[in-house]
Amino acid sequence: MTSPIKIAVSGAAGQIGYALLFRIASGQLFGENRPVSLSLLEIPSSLPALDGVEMELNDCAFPTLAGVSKSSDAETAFGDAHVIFLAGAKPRGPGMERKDLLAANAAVFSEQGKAINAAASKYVNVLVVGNPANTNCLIAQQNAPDISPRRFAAMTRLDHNRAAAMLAEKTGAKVADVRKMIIWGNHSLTQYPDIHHAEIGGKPAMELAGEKWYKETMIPAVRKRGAAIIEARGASSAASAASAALDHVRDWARGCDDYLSMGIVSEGEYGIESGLVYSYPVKCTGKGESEIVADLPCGDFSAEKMKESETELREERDAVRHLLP
Ligand code: NAX
Repeated sequence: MTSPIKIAVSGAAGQIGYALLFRIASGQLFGENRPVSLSLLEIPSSLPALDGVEMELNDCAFPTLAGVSKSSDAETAFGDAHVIFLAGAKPRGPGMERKDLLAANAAVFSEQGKAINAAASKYVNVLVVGNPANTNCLIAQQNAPDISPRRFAAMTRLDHNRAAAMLAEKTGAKVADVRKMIIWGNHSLTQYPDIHHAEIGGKPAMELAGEKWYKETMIPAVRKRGAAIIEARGASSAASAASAALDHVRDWARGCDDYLSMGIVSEGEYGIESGLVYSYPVKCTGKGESEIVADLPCGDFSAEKMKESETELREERDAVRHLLP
């Protein structure tokens, strides 16, 4: 056994935290031979609930769990962390619009970005899950100038996984046979699930699924899947979100030969404004690095959808400009 990897999780007493922590602690992220220590961040009023989560973690007697610490101070929780999941966020309340949610969470992510800059490992990987994820990620990243921008990502892996699963179901294929799925843009209703490059068992997915189904059924279904789950379950997706977060960080850290979707800081790729956190197709070679898949041909249909999501991200960025250094 080598030295433990320190993994910090904000919002650790929340739904996603509860579905995520036990999987990390059991070795599903870094393998059975790599001990992990968990550093849990919560707001003060949720610390009693977090005590219960810690008790349960201990009761699992995971051989890979080297330790658990808890705090309501971001700098303490993120100190020397190698991986940080930012799932702590204020939920959308009744009648609250996306812009209200943005304002409520912007200050939190600004403060957490500063804490990451001050205290985390300079080689940390930060996954922002809390919504609005892309713009929260932008705020945190810009407040952490000493860390390489692409060590921050917003989670669109749940949308990616949802799209791959829908495609597999439609075509009767195994989900593992679906490759080169892409989610472009914002984790929101403007996201653009793109199957123009996707393959199923080596064959073009568009031919197998049909363009009509793709445009009229699949795109809206992926976009509205979160709402459908809330409608059915009476609560937002938690286990699938935690699973996607785990997939994202595992592939980021350990590499993957398929396309993955990640919201990362644009450097102008595919004509998207530099500096926005935009979901792109990426390849991960391991060690927390990611590289955008270059030069994919994008027709008029795709170009329009990609712009639509970029426009929304610009508007979100403009609404929080005062929090960007
Ligand atoms: P919960 O409300 O169950 O949990 C959130 C937790 O965050 C709470 O325990 C709360 O006390 C804590 N918290 C609030 N402010 C905090 C702060 N400043 N510092 C630390 N902790 C803080 O929500 P949950 O269902 O776990 O969802 C968490 C976030 O993920 C939400 O913003 C949600 O919208 C977002 N999601 C993002 C998804 C994605 O694909 N990117 C999908 C799932 C999910 O909707």
